[in-house]
Order: sequence, then structure tokens, then C-alpha cells
Amino acid sequence: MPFGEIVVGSPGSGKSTYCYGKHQLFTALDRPISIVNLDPANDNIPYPCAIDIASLITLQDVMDTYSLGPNGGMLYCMEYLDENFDWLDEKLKALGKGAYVVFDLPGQVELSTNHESLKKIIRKLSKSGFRLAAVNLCDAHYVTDASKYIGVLMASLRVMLHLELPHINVLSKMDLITQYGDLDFNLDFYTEVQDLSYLENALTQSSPRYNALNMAICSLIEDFGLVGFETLAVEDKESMLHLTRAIDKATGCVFVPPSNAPAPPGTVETSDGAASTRPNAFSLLSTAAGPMHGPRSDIRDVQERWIDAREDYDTWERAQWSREGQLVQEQKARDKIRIRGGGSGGATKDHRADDTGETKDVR
Ligand SMILES: Nc1nc2c(ncn2[C@@H]2O[C@H](COP(=O)(O)OP(=O)(O)O)[C@@H](O)[C@H]2O)c(=O)[nH]1
Ligand SMILES: [Mg+2]
Repeated sequence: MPFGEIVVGSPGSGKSTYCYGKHQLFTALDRPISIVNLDPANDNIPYPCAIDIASLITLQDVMDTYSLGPNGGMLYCMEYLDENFDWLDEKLKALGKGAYVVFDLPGQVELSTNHESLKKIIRKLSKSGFRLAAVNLCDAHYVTDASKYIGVLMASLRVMLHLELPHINVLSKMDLITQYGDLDFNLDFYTEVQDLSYLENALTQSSPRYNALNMAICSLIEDFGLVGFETLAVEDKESMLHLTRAIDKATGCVFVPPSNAPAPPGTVETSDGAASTRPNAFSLLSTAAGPMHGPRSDIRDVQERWIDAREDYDTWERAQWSREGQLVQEQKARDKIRIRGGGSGGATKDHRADDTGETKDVR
């Protein structure tokens, strides 16, 4: 049973960049991943694309053939994909039973709020065995303005109700949030979506005429308790890892490493089945049932990293990167010496620094 993500969000919210980041992260972790581009207007695809809707239909062709505008053309493309689902299904099957597939969707809001095609495609994917989660990206800068924040809450709720999938809302581009002004409350207020009545003052200032309606919307959203947010800064590895844990938890995906990867003996099944049918007893409970641990798992860490002590962290990270770069250079220099030494019959000795900072003879 393959697992996957349906990545939605308004245009420019960071969907394609996130898909690229996910590809890099999973490749580094040795986890299989395939990215499927379902945005027919995506002509600058940053990631290696396993399946591209452009080989079925392109927005430009549709616009030219049927004299449609970009929006109508996009809806046509999704309807066409729904009609020709077999094309997609066949290509997905070729990715193998253990595939992890991330679908990069167009940003047209109506596709994920009221148009039927995407919903039908998702149903067909689920029918063919996919376990999917919807990952809904929202630009984090909206939380700096109370009325825009209410708009994001409503839009996110609508997407959740429409797609009917395990759902993760994400405030994307967290690294840019301080550029848009100060937050009235700590970040957890916005991510946990509780006590929205505190927004009353700010809402009265931004739209005094509809104060009562705004507060009624707030209490509706709060009463159902459905909307919450994770955060994302795509270049921050910890942030990507935390979001990955949240999504794995939502889909029930437990990654089973290859049988030659280190794990306590007897805890990983080595049979030939799909990854999802080989339970990894070692990590099953900790992943699926346990709380999420690790850096950036606590929203207060995110607040500290990107809002309260951003400059200190940036300075520290730059120092780390330059140290890593230096270590790589030193390693290269040592390798060069060793190769030269090997070529001259091994006369040169290799002295390597160990963790304690001492040098020792490694031969
Ligand atoms: N600073 C920052 N920029 C981002 C991040 N994610 C995306 N972007 C930028 O946002 C812009 C739109 O991203 P894109 O992935 O094309 O959005 P899409 O239309 O939703 O696919 C690009 O310029 C990205 O470089 C992020 O986490 N941090
Ligand atoms: Mg895109």
C-alpha cells in the first residue's frame, strides 16, 4: 500500500518548493520518494519529476484549443485528468508498491474548496490503495493581521471539509514572518487556534462594521476544534523533519528501513512485501502512538528560532556551516595527501585528528 501527500495551497504558498525540499530530505534519509506534478501550469519544476501532467495535457494547449482563460483552462485540465485517471494510475503503479508519492497541485483555490475533479481523483487514488494526507500550505505572514488570519482559518476549514482526508495545515515560510511586523500573541496562539475571542480588539480595529459576524465566525471555528497548524521553513532541516513526523502520524506511515540498516535484531521484518506491510515493531508504537519528539516539535522552539532569537540562531548556524565547510576542506586535503602517499609506495604517513583533537597514526 503506497503512502502519499496531496500538497495544496494558494498560488505562491510554497508547494513546489516544499516538494523539492521533501525530495532532498527523503533522499538524504534513504527513504524512497516520487514527486508527481499535477500542475499543468508548472513550467519551472524545481524537483526531479517522476510523473508530469504535462505529458498528458498542458494549460497552454487547452487555452489555445478552447479559447479559455487560465482559470477555466486549469479546471478543464483537472477534469481531463479525472476522465483519464487510468493514465495516472498506470504510471503510479510503475513506481512500485513501496512508493511514497507527493502530489504537487495547482494553486487554484476552488480546486480544493468546491470543484469536484480533485476530490474525485483523490477518491480514485484511495480506491487504488493509496493512504493519503492533505498538506495545506498557507503563507505564515497572514497571521500578522487578525482579519487575514480569520480568512486563512476559514479557507483551511473549507479545504478540510472538501477533501475529506487526514489533514495537516501548515504555516509556510516561517523564516520570513518577522518581515511582516510583530505578532500580537505568541505563535502557539495562532497554531493551536484556541481562545480566538482574544482577537476581538484587533478585529474591531481592522473591520469594525462586521465585528459581531467576525466573532461569530471565530466561535464557530473554535467550537469544532478542527483547525490547527504546523509550521514550516523549508530550508530548515529540523522543521522539515518535524512536519514529516506529523504527516507520517496522520497517514499511519511507518517507514521500514532496508534490512541491512542498523536496528535491534528481530524488530524489522525482512520479507519481500511492500514497506507498509512489513511492520517495524521497533518504531511502530513510537511513531504512530507516541508524542512527537525532537527539535522544533514544540511550538515555543519555533517561536524562539524564527521570532525571539532569530539573529542569534542565524549567527550560530552560519558558524556551524563554515565549520562544516572547513572540515570538508581538511578532509579533502588529507585524502589528497593519502592518495599521493599511496602512489609513491606508501611512504607518507597519514595523521588524522580524532574526536579528542589529538592526532594519531591510522596505519
Ligand atoms: N523564505 C522562504 N521562501 C520560500 C519558502 N517556501 C517557498 N518559498 C518561496 O516562495 C516562492 C513561491 O514558491 P513556490 O514553491 O513556487 O509556490 P507554489 O506556487 O505554491 O508552488 C518561491 O520564490 C520560493 O522560493 C520558505 O520556506 N522560505
Ligand atoms: Mg508550484
